[in-house]
Amino acid sequence: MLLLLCCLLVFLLGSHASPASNQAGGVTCVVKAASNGRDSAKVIRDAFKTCGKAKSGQRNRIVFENTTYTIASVLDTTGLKDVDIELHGTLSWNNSNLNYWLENSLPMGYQNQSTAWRLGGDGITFQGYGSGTFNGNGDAWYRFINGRSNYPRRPHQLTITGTTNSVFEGLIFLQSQMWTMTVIHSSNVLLQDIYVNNTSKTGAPTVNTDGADTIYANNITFRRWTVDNGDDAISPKANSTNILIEDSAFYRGSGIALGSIGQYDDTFETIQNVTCRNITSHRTKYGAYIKTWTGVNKGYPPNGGGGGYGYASNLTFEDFKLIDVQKAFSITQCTNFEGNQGDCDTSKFNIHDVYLSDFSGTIRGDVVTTLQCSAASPCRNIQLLDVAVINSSNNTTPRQYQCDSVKRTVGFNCTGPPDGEDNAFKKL
Ligand SMILES: *[C@@H]1O[C@H](CO)[C@@H](O)[C@H](O)[C@H]1NC(C)=O
Ligand SMILES: *[C@@H]1O[C@H](CO)[C@@H](O)[C@H](O)[C@H]1NC(C)=O
Ligand SMILES: *[C@@H]1O[C@H](CO)[C@@H](O)[C@H](O)[C@H]1NC(C)=O
Ligand SMILES: *[C@@H]1O[C@H](CO)[C@@H](O)[C@H](O)[C@H]1NC(C)=O
Ligand SMILES: *[C@@H]1O[C@H](CO)[C@@H](O)[C@H](O)[C@H]1NC(C)=O
Ligand SMILES: *[C@@H]1O[C@H](CO)[C@@H](O)[C@H](O)[C@H]1NC(C)=O
Ligand SMILES: *[C@@H]1O[C@H](CO)[C@@H](O)[C@H](O)[C@H]1NC(C)=O
Ligand SMILES: *[C@@H]1O[C@H](CO)[C@@H](O)[C@H](O)[C@H]1NC(C)=O
Ligand SMILES: *[C@@H]1O[C@H](CO)[C@@H](O)[C@H](O)[C@H]1NC(C)=O
Ligand SMILES: *[C@@H]1O[C@H](CO)[C@@H](O)[C@H](O)[C@H]1NC(C)=O
Ligand SMILES: *[C@@H]1O[C@H](CO)[C@@H](O)[C@H](O)[C@H]1NC(C)=O
Ligand SMILES: CC(=O)N[C@H]1CO[C@H](CO)[C@@H](O)[C@@H]1O
Repeated sequence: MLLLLCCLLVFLLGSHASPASNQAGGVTCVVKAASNGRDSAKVIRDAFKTCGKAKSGQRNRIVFENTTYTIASVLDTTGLKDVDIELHGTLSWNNSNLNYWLENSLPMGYQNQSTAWRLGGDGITFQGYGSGTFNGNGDAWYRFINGRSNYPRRPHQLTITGTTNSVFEGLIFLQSQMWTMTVIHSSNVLLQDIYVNNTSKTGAPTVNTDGADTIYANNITFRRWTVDNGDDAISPKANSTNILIEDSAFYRGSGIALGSIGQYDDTFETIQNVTCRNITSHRTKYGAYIKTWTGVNKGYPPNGGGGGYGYASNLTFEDFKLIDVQKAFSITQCTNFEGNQGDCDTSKFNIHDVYLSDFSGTIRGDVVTTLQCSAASPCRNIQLLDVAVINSSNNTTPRQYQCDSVKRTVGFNCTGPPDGEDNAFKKL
């Protein structure tokens, strides 16, 4: 009773994050949007401060109502514990002041990249009910960037960091400012029923609008995703282990991308046990591809690097339906400081035990796959079974399986070398 009275008092005094007790024994904060499209970031921060950490044995709630919340400043809400976040409306980022974001976006922990929102903790659920929306209003960024790669301090939409035993579901992401989300320093995270559409309204190039990336992450599941963008759909990068991507559809970008990896000179990184299955690829560049930096270090991250080592192994890609994609699958070890070419035979990063099966549909040319592996560390044991693709322009069966430095193939024979450098930095 006393607690209730106190809460009522706080409410009457105008706090926008007044906690009320809930059924799970914890407290609930309903976030009241700032009026007239003013910045709601402060009330959001207050709600996470008040309700972000449940007491042991309880669960707290943070409720975004069915309305639009403008966000015009960075959010850093980490260290959460046992909290259910409900998004009934839209979070809409205001980019009228690009300089604010360039000066204040938060480090996301890799490649000198930065973000608009760092969120993390243990036992989080983030529920969007199929309509809760993150609108990054990214056109302002797409126009400003005008195709420049990894523009310094351009903010990612969301960074899920230091997160364990958590679920994100039923969410819509529109026009992310840059990468849509990164799952980093995290494990046991399920992300399902997620729709990402980073199409520009003005036709500006949408580079670096990845759907999701994983870095230093273990046991992450992506289920029932749709991504329509201008870059990698879902991209497990450095130290990504036990990753499952299934029942998903990707449109127009590059497809599923493992890497780029090996960017840090003399540094060990790995990708292990990735499974991608029941995937539909609509006019993407690849069904899936793997890319590593060369063995020659040039420039610094995000756009430069190279010289790293390690391996990617036990990678399974099965049941892919391809609709007018360029190639079913590709490996390139040519990632290079932007604009540079060559050194494709220098990477010390090894790729082995890759299992592809059941690829059907249409591709745009005669080349099913290009495996441009590094002579300094040849790929080994690449299996490709049950490929039934046809050429979308003339209905013939594509015949070419191009290889460089591949040891042991199963289910196919290499037909010749790559017909040119497959450089991951090449524009789509
Ligand atoms: C949100 O409100 C709109 C009308 O403004 C309604 O159509 C929609 O169903 C509501 N969504 C939810 C999740 O309640
Ligand atoms: C962003 O905020 C500015 C004021 O800071 C306002 O003029 C502008 O209309 C807002 N833009 C959007 C898209 O809400
Ligand atoms: C960030 O960039 C600087 C150069 O500006 C470079 O020295 C540093 O290694 C980079 N850090 C990371 C983590 O990539
Ligand atoms: C992997 O994460 C899921 C939650 O997405 C969890 O249920 C499962 O127990 C985890 N597996 C291991 C081996 O920890
Ligand atoms: C993405 O949005 C564009 C523009 O509204 C639309 O044309 C396209 O169909 C959408 N993609 C998907 C997969 O829904
Ligand atoms: C990446 O994984 C390797 C091997 O487990 C480990 O040695 C390295 O410290 C990890 N890197 C980071 C930054 O966690
Ligand atoms: C490999 O990842 C899958 C999820 O795709 C998981 O079920 C399996 O347990 C993992 N294997 C090992 C050895 O961790
Ligand atoms: C494959 O994924 C689609 C969604 O893209 C889903 O509708 C379908 O049920 C999945 N198939 C199986 C066998 O799980
Ligand atoms: C290799 O991948 C398969 C298929 O996803 C999985 O069942 C197995 O556990 C993985 N093994 C290791 C050692 O990760
Ligand atoms: C079909 O198109 C491919 C290129 O897309 C070409 O290499 C091949 O020769 C063509 N075949 C016929 C019979 O026209
Ligand atoms: C690969 O070539 C060998 C030797 O010519 C042949 O025996 C084998 O059947 C071929 N494999 C495939 C999958 O075409
Ligand atoms: C189909 C779809 O979700 N299209 C959306 C793409 O993004 C623009 C810009 O945010 C939205 O207006 C569309 O509704």
